[in-house]
Amino acid sequence: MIAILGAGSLGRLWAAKLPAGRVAFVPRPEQSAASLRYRFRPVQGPEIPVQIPWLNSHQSPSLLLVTTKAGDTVAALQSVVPRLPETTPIVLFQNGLGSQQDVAQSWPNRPILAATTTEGANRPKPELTLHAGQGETWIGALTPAGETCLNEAVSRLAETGLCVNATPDILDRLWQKLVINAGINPFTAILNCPNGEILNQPFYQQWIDPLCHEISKLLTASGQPSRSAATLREAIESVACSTAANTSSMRADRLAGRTTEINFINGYLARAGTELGIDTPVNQMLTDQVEQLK
Ligand code: KPL
Repeated sequence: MIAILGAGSLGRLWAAKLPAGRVAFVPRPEQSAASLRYRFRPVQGPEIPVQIPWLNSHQSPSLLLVTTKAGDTVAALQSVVPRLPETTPIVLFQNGLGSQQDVAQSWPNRPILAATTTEGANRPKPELTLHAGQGETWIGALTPAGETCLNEAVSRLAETGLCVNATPDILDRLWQKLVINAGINPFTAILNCPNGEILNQPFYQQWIDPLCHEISKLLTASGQPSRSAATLREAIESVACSTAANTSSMRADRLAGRTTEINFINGYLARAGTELGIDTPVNQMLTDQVEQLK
């Protein structure tokens, strides 16, 4: 049985794609219904009804996928991990950086893995989950025990038919995604516009180069492969163009009145700067501005 903690868009996408009867959601304390029902619209083909049971206290999952928001992850896991067998691999799907390291440090002897995905999923209505675009998922180990489970975890998730790969360096992949999110998400939230529209906005044009310079220095100082500010800007703008009509996850959080993940994106970069002795005024300014949004 594969358990999923976090029944948002991404959790519902994996639940709908995994073999029926072998997946369950971890119940929240207030949970009462026997199962979670929703409609699922794949990238191609007709919409289907999905019914996923809640994990019961006698079931011992062989894999746990964690699809909570970055800021909720450690607290959500604190009530779940003590009930899991020591050997159950835990795969973290959070955006940004910081929450993954917090989990690995909290349970260093457990098999902890992290994933980064470009699968697109959203919920235009609470009872409907859309698989909006096909992407790819990379998984890698964060703890020594995670190394031994990596290939098995990848095989289990590949049963969905989605493109799932193992990587020996998940941190590199997480940083690559962080760069994109740091250069798109706060601008879309502050300017309240789809991803592609940031490119023509004076606020974006004023700050993107100084932001990329900060990130370029942070990458090198963190031991990541060096990338020039110009290369980073190109990568950010290529994704902003290819996802031009999308509402970013940060803008969606803001519009729905949810806490954003800014502290795990530009906020993480600003904290890394403090630790590494690198000035990060643009990351800090973007973090402050997003935190002030209502
Ligand atoms: O990952 C994303 C997000 O919205 O969090 C991007 C790449 C910006 C796509 O919308």
